[in-house]
Amino acid sequence: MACKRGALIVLEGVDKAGKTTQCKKLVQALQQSGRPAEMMRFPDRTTTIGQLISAYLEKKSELEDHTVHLLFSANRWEMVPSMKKKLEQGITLVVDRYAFSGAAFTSAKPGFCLDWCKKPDVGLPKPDLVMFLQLSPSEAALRGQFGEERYETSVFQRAVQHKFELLMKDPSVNWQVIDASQNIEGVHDNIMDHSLNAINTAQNQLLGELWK
Ligand code: Z5A
Repeated sequence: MACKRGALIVLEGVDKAGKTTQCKKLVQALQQSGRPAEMMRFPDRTTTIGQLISAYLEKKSELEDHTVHLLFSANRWEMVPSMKKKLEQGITLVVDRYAFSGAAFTSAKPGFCLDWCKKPDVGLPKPDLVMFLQLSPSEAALRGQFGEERYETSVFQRAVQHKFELLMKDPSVNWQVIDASQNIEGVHDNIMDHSLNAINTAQNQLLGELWK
């Protein structure tokens, strides 16, 4: 019998919502329960394209806004063959940011609309579950100062949050909003419940195409 496919699970959210912390905990918990799982993150700064993005985020280089948007998307597309292969092998992928960050961050810049920003990512593997870690700006501030990277200002992050809210109105995507203000274990328990449901459902479904 062919092996059942893994689920594509994405964590999104504003800065310091705990995405990386929760992705790591989820992968560890899935593996400990005997379910093959791996973590990925976007941008993936290890590739040639990812290094261009990383230099831009670290303000070591300047890139025209449309150009960097397309690079973020290309950085996802270059991973698609290996993502599909792993999913087919039954490995669940837990992904720290995806196309939703791409659309939300660029469309928060002046002169960009959400529709244009979504276009380059149309047809990517569609996540079986997208969890949005919700955290208010005041709660995020308690987790420390913003870093030095581009986009790490409260004004810009508020604009990004608004764009995420628009994206979450799309019923074609399985969005779940997670209260990220709970303690780390509380958030994890919530994420684990949603993930186990998504893994069970994905086993019997074909992998979809995003925004198609
Ligand atoms: N970007 C884009 O423009 N276009 C795209 O297509 C993509 C991304 C994919 C990449 O940043 C930047 O690129 C990002 C979006 C843009 N810009 N911004 N802003 P990144 O991925 O390298 O880094 P990040 O995503 O910005 O990380 P983050 O948001 O700062 O952190 P996080 O992953 O959400 O949180 P964390 O590292 O897990 O936790 C933050 C701190 O809070 C840490 O000290 C934890 O110990 C603490 N924490 C976590 N959970 C809790 C709870 N529950 N209680 C208390 N404290 C907690």
